[in-house]
Amino acid sequence: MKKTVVFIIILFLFGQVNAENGYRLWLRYDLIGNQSLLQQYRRQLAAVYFSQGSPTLSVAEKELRKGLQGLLGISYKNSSGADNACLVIMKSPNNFVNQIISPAEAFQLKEEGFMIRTFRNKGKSTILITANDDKGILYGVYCFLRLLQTHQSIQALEIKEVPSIQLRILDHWDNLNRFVERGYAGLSIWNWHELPDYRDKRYTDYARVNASVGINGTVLTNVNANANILTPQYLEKVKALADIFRPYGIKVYLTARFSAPIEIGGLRTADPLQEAVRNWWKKKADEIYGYIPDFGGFLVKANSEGQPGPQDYARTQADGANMLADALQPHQGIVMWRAFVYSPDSDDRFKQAYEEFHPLDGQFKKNVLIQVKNGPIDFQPREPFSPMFGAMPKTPLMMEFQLTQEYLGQGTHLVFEAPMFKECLEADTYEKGKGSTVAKVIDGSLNNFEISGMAAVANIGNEINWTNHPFGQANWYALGRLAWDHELSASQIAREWIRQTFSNDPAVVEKCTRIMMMSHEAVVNYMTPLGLHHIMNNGHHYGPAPWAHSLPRPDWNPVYYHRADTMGIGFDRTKTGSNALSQYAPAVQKQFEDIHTCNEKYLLWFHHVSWQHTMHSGRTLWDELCFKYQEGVDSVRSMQKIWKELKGKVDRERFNQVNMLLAIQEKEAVWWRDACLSYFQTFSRQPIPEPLEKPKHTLAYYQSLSFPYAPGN
Ligand code: GCV
Repeated sequence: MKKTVVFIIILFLFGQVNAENGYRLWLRYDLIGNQSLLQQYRRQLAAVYFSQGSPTLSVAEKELRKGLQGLLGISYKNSSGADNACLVIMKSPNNFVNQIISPAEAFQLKEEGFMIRTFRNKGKSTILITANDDKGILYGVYCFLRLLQTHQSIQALEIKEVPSIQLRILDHWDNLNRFVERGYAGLSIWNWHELPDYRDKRYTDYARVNASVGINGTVLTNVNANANILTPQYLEKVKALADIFRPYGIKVYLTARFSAPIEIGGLRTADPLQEAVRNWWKKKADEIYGYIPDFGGFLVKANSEGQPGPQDYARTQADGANMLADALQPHQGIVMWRAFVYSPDSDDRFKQAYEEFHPLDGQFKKNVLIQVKNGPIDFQPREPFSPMFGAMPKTPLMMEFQLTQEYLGQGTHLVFEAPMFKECLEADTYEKGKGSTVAKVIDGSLNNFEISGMAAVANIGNEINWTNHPFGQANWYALGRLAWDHELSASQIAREWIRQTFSNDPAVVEKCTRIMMMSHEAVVNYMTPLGLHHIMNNGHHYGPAPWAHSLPRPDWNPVYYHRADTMGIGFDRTKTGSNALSQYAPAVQKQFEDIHTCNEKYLLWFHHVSWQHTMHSGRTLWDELCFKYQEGVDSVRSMQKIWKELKGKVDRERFNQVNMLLAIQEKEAVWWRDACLSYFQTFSRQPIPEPLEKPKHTLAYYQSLSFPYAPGN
């Protein structure tokens, strides 16, 4: 009997060890299996000295303990002094630190930066982690743990890191009823009903993982805003979250509903030039700072998709932003004012942000950043960079990426977004001549701005693994890493993430990297190759519907974007069309304006191209389109094959999960290919070339599919 119980307990524990539900994300800290490395690390970290003194330093130490306990099985006691330790964590300036780094070096670390340096102390090799502030120490500790997690040598360290971007932010599109707009990983992690009294452990883990990649801000609420978040009842709840996040260096921001003075303030107007309205916001800001002294500020979507805004009172976007900026300024708060605007009046939605904001350049207060989506339309699988990035030299622009995969296969497709983010960051705006990359615009260096920011719409929900698709976690990770250092390459980020999230086994690292690095081009090809865009189903944006044309506004319908007819396909944005190209610098226009030299990745973004047009491959456009769709499907099949080779090398739970999700992705890639080609074929009137696969169903079948309950709408 006793033996059976022991056996069951062993089985249970064994099961636990092997269970990987993904909750720990990339902070897994499992005991290092490589014995010689483990012994080496243990020797090098035999005595630790962690200089204390603030809540941030104390969470940093807690994390270090947790990490060393898990990775090395070491439970260290703080050494009696820095002199006796092999790992010293201490802020600068300090007599001990001053012997190791010069004042000039310390100065270079600025705020939040850190240094990890190996030096000799009394004849023995010692590691110093130092920074000018507590947050720098926290980031240094996470960086050090990453070295151990990814099995790097810690013998001769010389690491100096300073974040490239100041505000590194997650935007949650979470509603107060816990429904997440475009969320595919369950409900909102903010349980507003139970807050402030119930403080879920998840909130702390959320803060830990964000801090581990340098994310230092979170906008808790949807940009389609609810004024109630600004009432005392909710501010109490926001305060509870802010208190949990603060030691991890994370500031809380809220979305401000422009009409809040009317809805919760009892005023008759929200006109930003009315004294009563301005005073209302000032008082509201004072009140918020009473709860949350380090409140970050507001994110605002105004006069876009039905949201209220200054234009309701014939005022400009600058009038609206500046009113809020004035209210926040005494508290050092900032306004992130979104440029995602479009009205049905323009001949091309592509042009509207520029048309509305370019004339306002230079009119915004110092604490306003304009938050611009990476592309001119809306988070498509591939977009050219938004022309706004080269057109606002007097205004700090911040990046808005989207992690949640609204247009990228939602919660079930494996798409590593870092290559897409890099494509945008590395694009040259030519604002000040060659080399004026988007990255330099948003990090403030091109135009010497003091504030800079990068945000991304979060893909997080209350699913056990946070993001539904285990690889969705990589996109969250990538946002943090790129906002910290936009020079990192996508594959570098992928490798780091895989090592921490799955395994350091070279086969796992190599194969997962291959999968991840091919995944973005794959989704582009099976959804929207050659510059097609916005041809997904209306409303929920799930699945293909290039035929859709029923929504009241033309620019909400796919037919508006692809413009297929018997002559050809694509949106003419050259001089003969909407001339949206003129919003770019001449050098950029030149890259795109000639149908023969335009990079074919973007071709149908800028040209209406004849079906017979000869592509660089020598095929006609129609044939090329067919081949590209097939290439997308083939890539997913390759991803499936590579993943299957990892059986037994990654834990069973996540192996099976990814396997099943890749099967869905393959099925849906085929669906995308077949639905789109069947439809476009009604215009091209040409056969799908051999030896490509042919659709199994009629166009009518694809058009008949309906998904009234697709998630995230
Ligand atoms: C929050 C797209 C999405 C909307 C989103 C909007 C925005 O249109 O479909 O759900 O609304 O972008 O970014 O404001």
